[in-house]
Amino acid sequence: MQPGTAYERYTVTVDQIKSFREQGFLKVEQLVPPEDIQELSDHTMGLIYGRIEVPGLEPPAPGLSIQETEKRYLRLHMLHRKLELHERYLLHPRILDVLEVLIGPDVMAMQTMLFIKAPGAPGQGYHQDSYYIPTLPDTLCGAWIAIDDADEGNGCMYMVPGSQYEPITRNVQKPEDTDEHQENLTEIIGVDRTKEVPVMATAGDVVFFGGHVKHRSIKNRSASRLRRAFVSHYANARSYTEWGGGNQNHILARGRTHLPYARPTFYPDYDPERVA
Ligand SMILES: O=C(O)CCC(=O)C(=O)O
Repeated sequence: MQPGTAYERYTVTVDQIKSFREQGFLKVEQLVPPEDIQELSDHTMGLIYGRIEVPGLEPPAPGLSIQETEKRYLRLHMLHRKLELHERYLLHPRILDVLEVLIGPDVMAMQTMLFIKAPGAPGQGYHQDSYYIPTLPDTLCGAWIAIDDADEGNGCMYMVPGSQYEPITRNVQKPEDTDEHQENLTEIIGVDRTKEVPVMATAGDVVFFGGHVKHRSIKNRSASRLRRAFVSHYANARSYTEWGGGNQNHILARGRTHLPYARPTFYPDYDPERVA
């Protein structure tokens, strides 16, 4: 995607809105075009192999095997503040078209995470994203772009439909099964796994999920398939947050707000009210 690329505006259907409200999540198939996924994929490999330099990210040591190199970083956080490309995908117009309807019309872009789940890498235990990123009113929504096809073999996400109507639980612990889930993140105790569904995705699909939805991901048990995803978090731009230093640190991606906001680092002329 070249900066300023015009995209066909995505129209969310009434059925999609209903499904998002009922289930708490919505997969929009092929929302991000193949050439963009290719760009994200190439860029991710550039990061992993040290061809793209980012302060704070070590290039692989000489002689490291492919497996070891690709397993070095499971999750890279907030690189949109350092990398033009990550900021550009945080502000991807087709994703904002959907968010405008689901949580907007005013949309604040808050967080990015790049997941590089290599064979053997763990998933994340059950959690609700609003536990970590509180907003008032609570309008948090994740947008999970599949860079690779994700299935039960290489560690897709699982979600509990309808759990967005449950409160944020403080009933959490360190994961018991550290083989399946990342050790250093807490997980919710006692989620009824008979109610979960796998959320499989094809590269280019985007999964939108509300901040209360109970979800997890599992270990990549495949022999050689990466499971990469670019995940961003957004809220309605009229929600107040202290997370990440407050609203003034988060980008107004669409619409207007009476609250403070940041402008994009790499696109200072970005106009949140201009919709292609
Ligand atoms: O992609 C994954 O493995 C986990 C993603 C996730 O849980 C999240 O973004 O909140």
